[in-house]
This record gives sequence, structure tokens and C-alpha cells, in this order.
Amino acid sequence: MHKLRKLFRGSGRALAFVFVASVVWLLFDMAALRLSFGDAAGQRALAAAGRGQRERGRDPQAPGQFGHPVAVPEDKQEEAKSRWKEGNFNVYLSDLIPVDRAVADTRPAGCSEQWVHDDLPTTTIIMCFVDEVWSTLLRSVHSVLSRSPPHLVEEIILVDDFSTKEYLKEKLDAYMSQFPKVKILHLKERHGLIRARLAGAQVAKGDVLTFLDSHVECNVGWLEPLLERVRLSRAKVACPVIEVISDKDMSYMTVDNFQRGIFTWPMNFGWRQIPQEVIEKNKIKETDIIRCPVMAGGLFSIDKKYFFELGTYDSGLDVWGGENMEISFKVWMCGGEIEIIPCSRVGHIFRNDNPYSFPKDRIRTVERNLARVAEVWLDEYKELFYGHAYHLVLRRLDVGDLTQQIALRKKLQCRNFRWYLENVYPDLEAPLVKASGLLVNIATARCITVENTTLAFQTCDVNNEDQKFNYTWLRLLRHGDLCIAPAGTTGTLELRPCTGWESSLAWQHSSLAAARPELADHLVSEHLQPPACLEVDPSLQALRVSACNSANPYQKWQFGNYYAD
Ligand code: LR7
Ligand code: MN
Repeated sequence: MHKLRKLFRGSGRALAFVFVASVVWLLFDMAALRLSFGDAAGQRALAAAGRGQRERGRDPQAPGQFGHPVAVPEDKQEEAKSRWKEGNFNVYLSDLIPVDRAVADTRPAGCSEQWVHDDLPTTTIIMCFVDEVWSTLLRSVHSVLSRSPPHLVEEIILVDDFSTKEYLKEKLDAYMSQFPKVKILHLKERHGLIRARLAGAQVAKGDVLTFLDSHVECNVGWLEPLLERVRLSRAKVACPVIEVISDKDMSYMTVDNFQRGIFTWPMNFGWRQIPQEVIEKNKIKETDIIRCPVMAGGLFSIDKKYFFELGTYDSGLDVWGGENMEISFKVWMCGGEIEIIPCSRVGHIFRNDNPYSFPKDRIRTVERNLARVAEVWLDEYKELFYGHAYHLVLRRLDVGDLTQQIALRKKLQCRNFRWYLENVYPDLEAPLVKASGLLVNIATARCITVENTTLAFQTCDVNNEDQKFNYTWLRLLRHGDLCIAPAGTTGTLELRPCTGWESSLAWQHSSLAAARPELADHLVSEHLQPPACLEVDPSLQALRVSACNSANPYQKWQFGNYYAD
């Protein structure tokens, strides 16, 4: 009763159901059974191809049953190999295993006893795909149909992102027509997954949007805990634990607990385990909800109205990538939360490469998407992004028009990125500069000094503010608003206002920055042809630039503090 009251704060309603008990799967996934034997008319309408595979879903001996690994028979190795590229995973095996196989209930102990409200919001499931493998797409849909309480699923919208495969046209429509809740939206041109999701969201009727990839298997009781969180607060964005369907043997594998979604520079998504001592100190349980700095991207539930209030995704993001960062920053900085719900688990086929084409260059598409996100959400920290992806600076990447996105952030009165770092992701190392303090010449142990608006070279004094410089992520040698730069090609130096980035203001320094590691201690201006180094003239003790020489100590410099390589 205690649990019940705790969950029922402010609500007098009775509970409708408990999560499906975990013992059930041992024989079969009961929900799958019910559906398979369900509606007689639906059964008759089953496409012949689908029938065989679905009947085998009830066969305990069927390949891959219960998520077990499957081996390719010796005489089928060639066939399996040749079909791999259809999806960049073992398509041969996917076709072999039932489209409605049972999987092990991998939820942590305790999940099956948790209670949920009987007035959970309904959801529209949105699955986008381009040229998805037939059996994998079907398995994704069947897993939703058979393991979700029907009254919570308003509809399943399959958004066909202009696939080229014939079977994804009439054949798919015919197969899905036996499930009244499944709707298919065939897009007339390639939208990319971001705009394809938006096309689905535009027509969704459910209270909550639940996005899924098209090669997943939802586990027992996956949906209720997600909707429970959204019901608790519409600003909660709930993600399942993403488990692994092996691309090689199609086995369903569980993952380590206590994983958070994080990113490292330049905005690479990753998983990071909560440290053991933190788990112990805070007595974190396996079933406890985990707040994440960022989500993986593909699988989450969000209140529909809230999603639209947030301005959905930046629709200027192309094809694939970066939208998970955008929605994560947006949610956190504009008042919401991203959570992983350990009692909700969905398997996903992880693969090494995208199996579909990118209308433009893949890497450039993702880089541009990320740069849009950096420009809108990272404030002064965007320099860390560009510093770690310096080739984008050199290329002077064009990110397109951002006025709408910037206006949106203002309208929503979102917090700044510093707040996000301090409150949501404090363990991210994000020093605003690469190095700072005195800039000491190794040969002379003397320092560069700003005298009014000119440069001098003097005895070092840690208390002299005129000797303090920042070495920024954009490779500027900065003293307030003034930057050290070569004065034309004369070999002398000058101080210039640091107005934006210009190659003439940039100096390569430190091991990562230098294309030539032997010049790591040097300050190299690659703007000059040939590249030249900042040095002290030994006789005059004055500053100049001249040809780089890795052994010359008069060209070696060191900052007081280094924050990153
Ligand atoms: O142009 C496209 N149109 C599409 O409809 C490109 C893709 N898609 C579909 C595609 O068929 C698939 O169903 O969009 C879905 C996602 O594409 P994937 O499966 O190629 O992406 P992924 O699983 O490699 O990548 C992850 O990051 C993406 C960044 O844009 C998306 O957010 C994916 O949804 C996301 N997947 C997950 O979060 C699952 C866990 C991966 C991790 C970590
Ligand atoms: Mn995927």
C-alpha cells in the first residue's frame, strides 16, 4: 500500500494493471500469444509470406526464439555474406527468425511489481525508415503490437522516407492492413530522419509521441514506464534502456546498468557508467531513473504538445545526426529533463555503417548539423566544439540560416549553456581556453608583454596583467580584445582587434594542434607562406617571426596553465 500511495499523490483513482509479470516469458510472451491467435479476420488476411514466420513465433524451437543467437548453416555462409549489405547486419538470419519471436524479460528485479496509473496518456508510435529490411521492420512493428497495452497505443505511424525497395510499397501496405492501428506515410521525396519524424508528428493523434528506429524489438512492459514519467510531468522526456540486438547472430543482449547518455567534444554521443562510488554513496538501485545530459536519439517518449512548444527539431538538420544533441540541449536548457527509465527496455540493431545513401556527403552532413546545434545552443562554449573540429573553422563551414532557431531559444527563455554544464553535465571538461597565463620563452625565460597597444618582451612577472594571454580554441593568442598577429609578411608582429576568426590571427601550439608534433612547443602561423614561427631575436631580445626550426629554443614557448591538449 505504501508504494501505491506514493505513486498516487493527488489522485484518487484505482490502479488498472501491473506490469506483465516477468515469469511469463519463460514459456511465451503472453501478449504475443494473444495477438497471434487474436482476430480471425486478421488472421485470414495475413500475407502468405508473413504467415509462416508468425506461426513460428509460437514455436519454442524456432531459430532465434527467446532472443537466442542463431548460427548460419555451413551451406548458407555465402548467401548470408552476400545479403549483409542489404542492411549492414545479418539479413539472412533476420529473415530466418520469427517476426514475432519472444525475447527474455531483461528488466531488473522489481520492475514487474511496479504500479502505474490507470489514466496514462495515449501514444502515437512513430517509426521512420528508408529501405529497411522487411523482416526487421515487421519484427519492430510486431514487438510494439504484442508488448504494448492496446489502449495506450493510439496508432503506429510508419514513415517511409522515400525508400527505393519495391517490397516497402504495396506489399508493406497490404501486410499492415491487417492491423488497423498501423498507418503508413509514404513520403514523396527523401526527408532525412529528422524531417521524416516531423512529418509523422504532424499527423499524430496520441497525447504522447514515441519515436523508435525501424530495427528494434520492444521488450516486455516497455511502454508503460515511459508514459508514466510523461504523465508525472509533461516536461520529462523518457528514454528506454537501449539493449543490443547483435548484427551478427541476431541475439538479444542486455547491457550494463547505470549508463548515462553523454557526449565528448566535438559533440560525439557516448555512454558513460555512473561511477561505482557514486552508486554506493547514493544507494542507487538498478530500477532508479537516470537523468542524462543527452539522449541517444532514436528511442524516446515526449508529450506531443510539449514537443511542439519546444519548436520540435530544427528542421534545417539534414538526413542523420545531431538532432539528439539539439533536442537534449533544448529540453534541459528550456526547463525539461531527459531520463533513462531502466524498467523500459528496447533492443536495437547496432551496425557499423548506415545502409542507406546520403544525398550529400555523409561526414559533411553530420558536421553541418552539429555546427548548427553549436551555433544555437552552446554560447561561448561553441569554441570548444570548433576547437575540436578545427577543420570546420579552416573550411569556413556554412551552416545556413539560424534566425528562427535563435529566436525560438529567446522566446522560450531558455537558460544558457553554462547553466547546463554546471547543473546537468558537471563532469564534462569544458575549459573555455586551451591555455592561459604568462607566455614564457624557453630560451630566455622572458615574457611577451602588452605595452599600451604594442608588443614588448620583458622579465616575467606573474602579477603583471599585461603579460597574461589566453590561447583560445580557435588558436588565437588573446589579451583582452587584442590578438597577436604577424604584421603582413615583414617578419614583425602586431596587436590587432580579435574580430572573429581570421587565419592571420591563428597560431598552432601544443601537441594536438600542431600538424608537426616536433613543433608542439612552437607558435606556428600557418597563414604565412611558408608557415613561420614566433621567436625571440637572440641579439636584440625582440619578437619576430621566422622560419620554423624544431630545435631552436628561441622559438619554444610555454603558457602558465594548460587545460587541454
Ligand atoms: O534519411 C534517413 N531517413 C530515415 O528514415 C536516414 C535514416 N532513417 C531512419 C532509419 O531507417 C532508422 O530507422 O531513421 C532511423 C535511424 O537511423 P539509423 O538506424 O541509421 O541511426 P543509428 O541507429 O545509427 O543512430 C542513432 O543516431 C541517429 C542520429 O541522427 C538517430 O537519432 C537514430 O535514431 C539513433 N539511434 C538510436 O538512438 C539507437 C541507439 C543508437 C545508439 C547509441
Ligand atoms: Mn538505428
